[in-house]
Amino acid sequence: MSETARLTDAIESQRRDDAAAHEADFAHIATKLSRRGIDPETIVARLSKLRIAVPSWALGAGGTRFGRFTQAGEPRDINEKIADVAAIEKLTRANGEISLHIPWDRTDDPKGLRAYLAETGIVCGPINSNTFQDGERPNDPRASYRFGSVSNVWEEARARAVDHMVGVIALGHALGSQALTVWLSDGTNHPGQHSFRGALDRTIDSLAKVYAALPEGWSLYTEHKPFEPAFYSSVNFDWGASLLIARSLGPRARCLVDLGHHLPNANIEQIVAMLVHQGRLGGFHFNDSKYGDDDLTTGSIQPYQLFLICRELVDAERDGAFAAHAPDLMIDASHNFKDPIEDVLQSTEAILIAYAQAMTVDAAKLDTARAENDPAGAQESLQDAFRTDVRALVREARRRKGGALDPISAFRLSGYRQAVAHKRGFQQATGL
Ligand code: RM4
Ligand code: MN
Ligand code: MN
Repeated sequence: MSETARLTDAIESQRRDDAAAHEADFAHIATKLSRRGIDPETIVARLSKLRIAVPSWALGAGGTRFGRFTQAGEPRDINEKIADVAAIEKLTRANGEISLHIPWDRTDDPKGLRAYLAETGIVCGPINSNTFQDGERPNDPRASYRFGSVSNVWEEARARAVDHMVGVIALGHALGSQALTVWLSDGTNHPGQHSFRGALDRTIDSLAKVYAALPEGWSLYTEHKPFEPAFYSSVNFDWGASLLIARSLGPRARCLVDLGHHLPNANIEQIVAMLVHQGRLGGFHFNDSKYGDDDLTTGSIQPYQLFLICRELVDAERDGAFAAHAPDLMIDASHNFKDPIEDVLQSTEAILIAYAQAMTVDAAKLDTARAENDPAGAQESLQDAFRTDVRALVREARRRKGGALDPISAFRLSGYRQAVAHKRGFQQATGL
């Protein structure tokens, strides 16, 4: 039996078994919301339109600098990664998009890859350049990224990074992508190692060349991160630097917020609101973190923060702030313990739940509380929504699109991982 047929069987048998329980749960929440003057159908309709891109590099097991443990059945090439995304999409109906990372997903046959994407129905989302890994360059040390890529004092390294990014845009264009995400590892470990202002100038100059290569309709996303791999300073270290770079480049440069790329206790929802205010919110890398760039499952550590971020999105949408550009929603995670597909399913579920909860906020009540300087009232409206169990709304949106009522258990029931492990064996996927 094919893997697709296995998934279909599992989804259908689960739908038969769980239909009555789900109907009761959905009726319950629908009545409850209607009583509060909130239309459940509006929420279900909005949820069915959300699309969350899967990162190609999270489909294999992640590693740390202390080791990496391969799991059976990791995808061996880009086609198998796309096949895994298609499996995820079949279950969730919210993940029909893959975010590629070059050169990890390099191909000599973009046409063939585009055809495979079309065959599986998966869209090529924002594409990532990689100027943080090098390979040996013994004959050309000045072109190495050792001392930085677009910010390097050596012209050869900067030119190489620019060429790489322009090449990634060309590949992305051939595959139907519409955005380049630039995360830079550029930075220093030692005070005085480089000039902060010089590095920023060189970064903006180099990225301006990349920006000039953007095709019609494309965006360039700048992704900030405070530290790692550089531990004294990073060139694009926070949302301020990111906004500054984006504004220096032009209107199609926007900022990408990776939830794990902030110093502890940063108010990420406020950062999101600032970027919305400036019309520069490009997109997200969803994950969760306790200490640093932990790349843990979205919503697993700080679900209230995720809810508050989604609340800003719902609010911005209501105010028409995304008319010109809606933020791209992506996951950026890494897992040493879990099955990567199960992790993506859980992250997706967490985002959908937080989004649905954000939509159940009584906006009129919140507006009144704010207008009356009533902080307790404002807190009540937010927490009332956060504590509402909206899972039946998420399930209903998925059910109507033909997805699984419960993606994780349908995935396990299907035996997908065992089937691909049999075919693929025990081989490490490309990626982190
Ligand atoms: C970085 C950053 C980027 C991702 C790489 C793999 O920390 O989050 O978005 O491309 O990791
Ligand atoms: Mn990221
Ligand atoms: Mn990261």
